[in-house]
Amino acid sequence: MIRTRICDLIGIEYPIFQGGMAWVANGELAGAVSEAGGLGVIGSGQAPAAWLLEEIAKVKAVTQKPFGVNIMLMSPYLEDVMQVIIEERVSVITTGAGNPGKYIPALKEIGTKIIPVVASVALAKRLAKAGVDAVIAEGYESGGHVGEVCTLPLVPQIVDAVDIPVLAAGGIFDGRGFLAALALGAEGVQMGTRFMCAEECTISPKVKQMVLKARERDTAVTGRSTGHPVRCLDNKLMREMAQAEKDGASPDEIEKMGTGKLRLAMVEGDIENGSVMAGQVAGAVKKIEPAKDILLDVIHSAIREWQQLQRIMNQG
Ligand code: TUI
Repeated sequence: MIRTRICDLIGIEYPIFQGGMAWVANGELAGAVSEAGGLGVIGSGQAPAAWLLEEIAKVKAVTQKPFGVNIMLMSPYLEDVMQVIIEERVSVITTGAGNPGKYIPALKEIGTKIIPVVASVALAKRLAKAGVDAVIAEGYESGGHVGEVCTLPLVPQIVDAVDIPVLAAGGIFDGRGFLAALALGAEGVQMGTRFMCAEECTISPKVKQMVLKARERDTAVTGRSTGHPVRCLDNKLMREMAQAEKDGASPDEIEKMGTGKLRLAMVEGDIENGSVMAGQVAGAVKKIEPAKDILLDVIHSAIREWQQLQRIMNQG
């Protein structure tokens, strides 16, 4: 049994969130993760509110357990999406790519738990003061939009800076990472990349195969000049963007090269010209399996590793 404040706060069995990945985490995936005892999270990305409403219905068709919605704070549909979240009384909101401060009062009023993804101690402290329920400390190893600090130094510094529960994200794919996160003071983890290869994940099979074939050095970060650096699997688009940045292209030009490319990869399956956002753990993901098996593998391997650690710690 593994139980933390996160389990009690949300009413879930395992303190494991599935990352709310845009164009990846739809109702099918989120429903499967929640039904299996974790927290499934729909990634609303830059999708319109009507899409979100359909995905929420898909989750509710397969589970009565709590689920979350991730809001991407740069979305043009943010206000409408927020309205759907409020009307549907979604249990948990995670946020990314910005500061959700101004939405906190309305969400608190309806009892929605607010758990922002942060990449710095400063934002974690500000949001804790503003009344969020927990934070997800996401390190540079993760896929998609990244901060500058790696998970190992980021998590304990945020744990020491706030009193609310902290989850760790970035670089976690099995029981060893889960246990390491707990050792750093986290009370749960969020995993994205491994869930891309869940059976219930409906992204293009070509993307899944690319993740399965990836090695640990196959991701790269581009887009620093735009202020929104993203980690993706290396491909033609990544090489072109890196070259354009080297050649001094303007932030606007770089931003344009990435527009629409996440959908192109994840939905259309164009893994050369699309943006295949994935974390450094892509190299460790070796099979396609049900979401439930992913959750159980993390928990069971954490328990095995814990017994092994206890033997080591008790020696001498
Ligand atoms: O948000 C993510 N990961 C994402 S969002 C996304 S969609 C996108 N596509 C192209 C460009 C940008 C986004 C794909 N992956 N993770 C959470 C996260 N949030 N990582 C970093 C941040 C972050 C960064 C700066 C949060 C806040 C922030 O500054 C806000 C402030 O006011 O300090």
